[in-house]
Amino acid sequence: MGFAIHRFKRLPSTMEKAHALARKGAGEGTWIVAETQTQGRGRLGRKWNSPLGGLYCSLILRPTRPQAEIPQLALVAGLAAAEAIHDLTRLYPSIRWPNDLLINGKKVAGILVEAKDKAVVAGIGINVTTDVKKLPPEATSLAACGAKKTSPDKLLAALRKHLGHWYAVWAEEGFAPIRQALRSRIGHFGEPVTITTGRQHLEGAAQDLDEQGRLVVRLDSGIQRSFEAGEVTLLR
Ligand code: BT5
Repeated sequence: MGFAIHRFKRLPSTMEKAHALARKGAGEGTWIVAETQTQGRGRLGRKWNSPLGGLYCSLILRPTRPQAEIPQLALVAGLAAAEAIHDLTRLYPSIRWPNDLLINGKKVAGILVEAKDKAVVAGIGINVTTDVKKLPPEATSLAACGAKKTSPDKLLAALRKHLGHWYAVWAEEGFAPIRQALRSRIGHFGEPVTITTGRQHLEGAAQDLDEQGRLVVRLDSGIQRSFEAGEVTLLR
């Protein structure tokens, strides 16, 4: 996956650069990588701390699958990132649906998928050798978890391999094989969640991933329903 890699010492955000290149016609598989970001971002306007030692990258995709399936790409990228980390470090991150990777309960990586002007950009941030003092308290890095020999560059190479594989599987076969590979990595089944839909707040317990990648929740009322990422907050 990906023949073109655009590398930068510092960018505001690899997401912005990827969208700009996509607008100019950059092809599927183009990677944008920065050593640091000054305005790294998470979901919903949140900030992504991006000091030296992390991998900050965005991949331009031009999927032809139906629009409704695009959010699944966060899970495709999360699975690939978890496997890349495992390959290089033997650490085994769990996935906190829909877009966090955790080791020992702390966040080591995050995924951000944005669709604009017919291109989709998948952004991946991984704390590799990052000094944990420069991260939020609920975060960790691979080095802090014992993986001293790895580097952002090695992670990028492994990520390109795994994401290339799983993206091709998803493009051809859809979500079913991804779901199969992901389920054992999701560490929070059974845990409490709140759901916000419009003005309603509901509570329940996370149960499973459905065929579309939505979270299946058993509501406290006993009913089981699937919810999209924007609706659910995990409480732990
Ligand atoms: C995410 O958002 O987890 C998606 C992060 C995506 C970052 C990549 S880096 C390359 C590309 N370029 C960008 O500008 N972004 C993408 P979210 O679920 O909203 O989590 C954000 C929250 O994670 C923050 O509010 C903090 O609590 C926490 N956080 C911030 N920086 C962190 C870090 N480096 N490691 C772990 N947690 C962090």
